[in-house]
Amino acid sequence: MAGEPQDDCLFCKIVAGTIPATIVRETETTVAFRDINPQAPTHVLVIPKAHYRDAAELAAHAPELAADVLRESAAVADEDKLDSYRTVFNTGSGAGQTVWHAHAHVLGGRGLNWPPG
Ligand code: D5M
Repeated sequence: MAGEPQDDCLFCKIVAGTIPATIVRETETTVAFRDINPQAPTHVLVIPKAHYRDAAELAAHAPELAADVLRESAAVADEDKLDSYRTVFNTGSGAGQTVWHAHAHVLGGRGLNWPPG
């Protein structure tokens, strides 16, 4: 069910501490950790602790939590002293989503092209 931890979810396991991650920030509702396959000098994932399969489900069921994720994304950029950065939510496999627990990618520390691939 939306919002409930899922036994087979990698990011729920990071929230539970049963899989290690390089955590850079944590709040009551969110965790931010370094991406295992960084695409930029700063590449941090910000996730809600509660399980929602993607950003659309998160926004529909828990808009205040979605706002927490955005606020923490800005805080990550601030901590890494990024004056420019990109916040990305891949939603659906066609857009490149591979982990089915909503997450924001925070990318920065190099020039970023537009449009993305
Ligand atoms: O992004 C999923 C991202 O999750 C992708 O950039 C790799 C990252 N990932 C996968 N496993 C881990 C672990 N264990 N730690 C940190 N980062 C991880 P998507 O938008 O779904 O393609």
